[in-house]
Amino acid sequence: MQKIVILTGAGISAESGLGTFRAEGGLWAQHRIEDVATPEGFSRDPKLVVDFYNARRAQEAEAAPNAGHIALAELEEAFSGEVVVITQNVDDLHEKAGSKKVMHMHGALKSALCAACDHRWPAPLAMAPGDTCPSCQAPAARPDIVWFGEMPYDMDEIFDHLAGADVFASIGTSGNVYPAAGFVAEARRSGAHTVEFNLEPSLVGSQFDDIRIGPASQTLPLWVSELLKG
Ligand code: BJW
Repeated sequence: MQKIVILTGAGISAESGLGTFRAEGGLWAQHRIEDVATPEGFSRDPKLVVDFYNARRAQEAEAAPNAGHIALAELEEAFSGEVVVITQNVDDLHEKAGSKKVMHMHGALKSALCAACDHRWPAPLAMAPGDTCPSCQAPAARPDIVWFGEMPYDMDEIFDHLAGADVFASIGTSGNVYPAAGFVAEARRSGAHTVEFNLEPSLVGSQFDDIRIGPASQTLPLWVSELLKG
C-alpha cells in the first residue's frame, strides 16, 4: 500500500463546532442555497453573501481541530507512502491539525478572489462588497469559494490522485454534491479499497467496501492505528 486518498466533508468539522449543511438546523436550513452559494446570488445581493462568509470566517478563527483531524495529520506524518487530503471544507482545520498535503476543492475562507482577473490574496477577517483587487484595482473582490455551477479547483490533479489510490476514505460527507460524490466510483475503478466514515451511510454509501459508523473523532483514530500497525 503506497497511497491513501482521503475526501473530507463538513461532518469532520462538526465536532469542532462548525455547522454542517444538510443537518436539521444546518446551514441550508438557515440560508437558501440559491442566495448564498451561487454566482447569481452573489450578483443579486453581494452584502448578504459576503456577510455569510465573514461570519463563517470568524467562527473558523475560533475553531480548533478535533481528534479526527489530528488522526489524519498523524497518519500523514507516520505513513511510509503518500497521504493526500482532498477537502470540500473551506475551513483550515486540517492545516491547524498539521496536515501538509491538503487540497481545498471548494475554496477557502482565508482566501479572496478577484472576479475580474482571478488574482488571489489572503482575505481580511471581514470582507466588504466592492473591495478592490490589489492586483488590477477592480472593485471585484469575492470570497474564494466554489459555488454551485462553478468548476471545483484542481480537478485534474484530484483525478490523478484517485487513479493512483490504493485506499480511498470518505469522511463526513453526505454524497449530495458532485463531482465529490463521484470520487468513490472513480477510486473503485482504479482498484482502491474504499471506506466511508459517517454517522449514517451517505447517499453513495452502498459503493464502499467498508463503512465505519460513528463520530469521526472516535472512528478515525482507531482506523489510523489499524493502518499504521499494518
Ligand atoms: C459526521 C459527523 C461526525 C456529521 N462524524 N460524520 C445533477 C447530477 C449531478 C451533478 C449535478 C446535477 N445538477 C447539478 C449538478 C452539479 C452540482 C451538484 O452537485 N448539485 C447537486 C446538489 C445535485 N455541483 C456543482 O455545481 C459543482 N460544480 C460542478 O459540478 O462543476 C462541473 C464539473 C463537471 C465535471 C467535473 C468537475 C466539475 C460545484 C459544487 C460547489 C459546492 N459548494 C458548496 C458551498 C460552498 C462552500 C461553502 O460555503 O462551504 O460546498 S455546497 C456545500 O455542499 C459545500 C460542501 O462542501 C458541499 C458538500 O457538503 P457536505 O460536506 O457533504 O456536508 P453535508 O452537510 O451535506 O453532510 C455532512 C455529513 O457529515 C452528513 O452525512 C452527516 O451524517 C455527517 N456527519 N457529523 C462523521 N461527527
